[in-house]
Amino acid sequence: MIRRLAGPVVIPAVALALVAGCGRENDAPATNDGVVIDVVIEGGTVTPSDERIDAAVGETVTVRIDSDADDELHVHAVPEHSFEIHPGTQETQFAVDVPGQVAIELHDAGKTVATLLVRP
Ligand SMILES: [Cu+2]
Repeated sequence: MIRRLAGPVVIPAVALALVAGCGRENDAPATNDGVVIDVVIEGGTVTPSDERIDAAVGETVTVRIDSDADDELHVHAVPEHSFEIHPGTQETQFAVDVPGQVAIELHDAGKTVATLLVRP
């Protein structure tokens, strides 16, 4: 009997962290451009998935979406933000007023795209 432990889930997360760590973004303070998240929805697959992204209170977060389906983007922030997605490219912006962890979800796909770690 083969038991699947957490291992196979952890490895891609580590690989993602390494990729994200390649640039200098980690050292740089937030710029005026804010945070930009590029999301692709294709054939039911969502990229990125469960990514951790740093942001600051009041910072503009831009989500650019390239989708082949309808969906609904839902940001579990204060204030809450939702955005209707249609096939094609589109973008939406929001800012978060309360520090903490903020999930960015696709309700139709049932996926968490990213979690924002919002600093005060
Ligand atoms: Cu939601």
